[in-house]
Amino acid sequence: MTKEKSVTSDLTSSLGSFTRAVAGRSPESSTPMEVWSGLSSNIVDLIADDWEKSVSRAATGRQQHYFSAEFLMGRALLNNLTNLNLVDTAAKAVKAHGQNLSDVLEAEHDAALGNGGLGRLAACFLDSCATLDLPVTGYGILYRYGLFKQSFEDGFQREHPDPWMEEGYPFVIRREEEARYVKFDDLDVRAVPYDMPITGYGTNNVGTLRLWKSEPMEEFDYDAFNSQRFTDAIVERERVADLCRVLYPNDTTYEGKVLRVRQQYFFVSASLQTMVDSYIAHHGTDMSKFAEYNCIQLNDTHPVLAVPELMRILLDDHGMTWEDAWDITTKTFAYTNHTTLTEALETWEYSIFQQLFGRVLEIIAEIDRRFRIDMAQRGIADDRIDFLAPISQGRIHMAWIACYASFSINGVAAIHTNILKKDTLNDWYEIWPEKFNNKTNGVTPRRWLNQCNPRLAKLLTKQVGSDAWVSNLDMLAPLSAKAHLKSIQKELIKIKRANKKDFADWIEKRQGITINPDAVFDVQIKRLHEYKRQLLNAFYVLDRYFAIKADPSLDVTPSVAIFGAKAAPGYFRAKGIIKLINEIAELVNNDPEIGDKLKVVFIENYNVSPAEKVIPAADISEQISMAGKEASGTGNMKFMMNGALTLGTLDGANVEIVDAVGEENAYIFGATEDELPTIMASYDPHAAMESTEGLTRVVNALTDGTLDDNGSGMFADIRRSLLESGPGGSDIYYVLGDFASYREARDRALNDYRDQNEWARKCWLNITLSGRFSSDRTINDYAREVWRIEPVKK
Ligand code: 26W
Repeated sequence: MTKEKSVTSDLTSSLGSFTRAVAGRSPESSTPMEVWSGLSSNIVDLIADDWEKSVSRAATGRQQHYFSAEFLMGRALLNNLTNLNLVDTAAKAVKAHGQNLSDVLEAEHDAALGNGGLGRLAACFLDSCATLDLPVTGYGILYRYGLFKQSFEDGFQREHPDPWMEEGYPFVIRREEEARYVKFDDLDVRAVPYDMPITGYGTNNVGTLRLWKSEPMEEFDYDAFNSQRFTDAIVERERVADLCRVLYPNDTTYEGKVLRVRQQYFFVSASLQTMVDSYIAHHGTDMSKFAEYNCIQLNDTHPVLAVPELMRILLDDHGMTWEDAWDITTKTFAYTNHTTLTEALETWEYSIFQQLFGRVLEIIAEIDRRFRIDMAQRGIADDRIDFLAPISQGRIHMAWIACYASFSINGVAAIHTNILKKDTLNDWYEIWPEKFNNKTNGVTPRRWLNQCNPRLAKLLTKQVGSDAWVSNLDMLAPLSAKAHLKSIQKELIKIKRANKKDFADWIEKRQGITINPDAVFDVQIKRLHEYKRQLLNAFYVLDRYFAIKADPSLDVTPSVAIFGAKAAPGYFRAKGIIKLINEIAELVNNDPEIGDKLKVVFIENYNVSPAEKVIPAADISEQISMAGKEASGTGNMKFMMNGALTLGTLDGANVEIVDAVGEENAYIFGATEDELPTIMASYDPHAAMESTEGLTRVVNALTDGTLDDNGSGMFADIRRSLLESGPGGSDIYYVLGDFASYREARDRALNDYRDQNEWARKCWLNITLSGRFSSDRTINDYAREVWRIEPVKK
C-alpha cells in the first residue's frame, strides 16, 4: 500500500470504531451528528500525545496566560482536520462509511462562547499562539448556553437558548483531578476545568483553552437530604450551576448583574490557583519569581478581579508583605482595552462586593488607600485622584484598577490607542506614558482564508509555489505586482463567482431567498449597535428603492444588501433596526418592478459559521461606523483577505487597511474623527436631512405608513433618535450628516464594479497586501513587546 492509502484505511477503520462507540450502531446507519462525534473523538485521540508533551514543555519556562470571559470559537472539526492535514483523508474515510464529510461538518454546533469582536479575537489569538509554538494558555468559562440563537418572527428578533454541548462535545476534556475551590462569602463552589486542545498549522505543538465549570462542593448535601430537605439540596445545586449557565449577551453596554461579577471572580480565582500551583510544582514555594515565569493578559476589564485575587493569594496563602505582593502583581498583568464607549466601562456597586467577597474588597480598599497616597506624592490634584481611584462614589472602577496595576495598557488599532491616550485614559497616559502601546488586531488566515475560501487558497498556493503563506501571510505581498495581469484577474473573477453561487445556494436552502450571483454582494455583518450604523446602510437601500420606483428605467448595477446581526435582548432600538431592515426586505424583495436590481437578505442567527459562508462571497465590505467609535473591527480584515473592497469611514483598523492598499483601492467616505467634535458642536440633523436630496422621503418612510412596525413603536423611536433633541435623540451617530457622502461612495463602488477586470485588480491588491492583518503578526508583537516569551523548542 502507498502511504496515503494506508493513512486513509487507518482512519477509515478507527473512524468506524469511534463512531460505533459513540452511536452504538454502525457508522453507515449513524446520523451525521454521530459521525461528527466519532470523527472528533478520533481527532482528539490523534493529538493526545502531542498535547500532553506540549503542556509539559510549556510548564517549565516563562508562560503567557490569556484571561477572557469570552472565546467565540465557532466550529472545531474542520479546523483541526486542516491543521493535521487530514481533510482529504477524512473525506475518504467518511465516504467509505457511506457518509458525506460536508454533512458531517455541518452537523457541528458553533461554540459561541462570545458576543462578537472581543471573543472572536481571543479565538484567533489562540490559533496564532499554537501555530507560532508559543507557550500560551487561554482561561475562560464553560457556559452551558452560548450566545442566544436568533430567529425572526414577523421581522422581530426572538431569542432562544443555545445548549451547544448537550449532544456531547469531544473537544473538551474534563480534568476532574485539577478541580479547585472558589469561595464566596455566601457560597462555596467547585471549579472543574474542561480543557480544549488548540492545534496549530504545520506544527505538532498543541495549546490549551481551559474553560471552568462550577459544581457543588459535594455531590449531595447529605444533611439536607437526610433531614428531608431534599428540595433545598437540589436548589443549592442549581444555585451553583447557575454560575456558568449563560453567557451575558451584552456587547458594549454594561449591566451590573451580581451573577456576572460572580462569573468573573469564579474563573479568575480558579485560573490563578492552577497557575500558582503549577509555579510551586516547577519552581518551589518561593513566590518571588512568579512574575518572571508568568504573565497575564486581561482581555478588557472582565477579568480584572484577578488583580486583587492574586494579591489575596500572595498575602494570605503565602504570607508575603504588601510591598512584595504588589511588586509581583504589577509585573504580572497587562491590560487590553477594546472600546472607548463610556457605556461599556464596568463599575460595580460597593455593596455587591461586600456581599460576595469581603476579603477581596478589603484588598481593593487597601489598593485604593495606597493609590491616593501615591498620587498625592506625584502632585496630582485631589479631584483627579478621586476620579481615578479604584473606589469612588460608592463604586469599584474595574478599568482604573487595570490601569493602575498593569505594566502594559494597549488599544487594538492605531487610531484607538491614540484616542485612549488623548481622551479615555488620558490621565493615566499623563502619569505613565511608558505603559501605553498599540497592538492592532489581526485575524487567523487559517480559518478566515485557507479554510473558508479553498478556491482562493488554491490559487494563492499555486502563485506562491507552496502553502507556506498560510502561516506567513506576508509572503503574499510580492504577488501584488501581478494585480494588472488579465490572467490573475480572470481567475479571481471566476473564484468569486463560484463562491457567490455557493452562498446563493446556501441562503436559498436555509431561508428560501433567491439571489442572483451576478449581482454585487454588499455585506454588513457584525453586532447590531447604533454606532456601527446599520441604519445608514438601511437608509441607502430605501433611497435606492425609491429612486428605482421613481424611474424604473434607471440604469443600476444589480446588488444584494446582505446583513447579519444580533441585538442585545434588552437593546430596544437595536431590535427596532433589525425589524426595520426586515421590513425593507419585505418591501423591496416582493416588488416585481425591482426584480434583481435590488435585493435585501438578513442572515438569521448570524454566527461564526455563517460568516465563513458569506465572507468569501462578498464584493463590498461595509465598515461604516461613526469615526472614532469602532476600536478596531476585525471583520474588515477578513473581508480584505477574501477580496472584498472596503466601503468605510476612517475608523478603527480601516485606517490601516487604507494605509496598506491605498485609498484608490477602497471607498472611503464620511466625517473624520478629528472633524467630528467641531461638526457635532453645531450639528442640526433636521437641516442635514432637508439639504440632502431624497433623505426626507427616506426618514418619513419610518412613520408614514410605507413600513409597518406592527404597532411596536420601534420606527417612531428610530425617527426620534435622529430628529428629536435631547437625550436619546439628536442623531449622535451622525447618520443623516454622513448620508450624502456615503451614498456617493456606494454609488461609485457599484458603478466601478461594472469594470470587472479593474475591480478584480483592486481585490487582488487587497488580498495580497493583507499580511499585516494576520493575527500571527499581532501575536508576534505581543510576544516580543509585552509578554516577552519565546517559541518552545520541539
Ligand atoms: C460589560 C459589557 C461589555 C461587553 C463587551 C463591554 C465591552 C465589551 C467588549 C469590549 C466589546 C467588544 O467586543 N469590543 C470590540 O473588540 C474588538 C476586538 O478588539 C474590536 O475589533 C471592536 O472594534 C470592538 O468593538
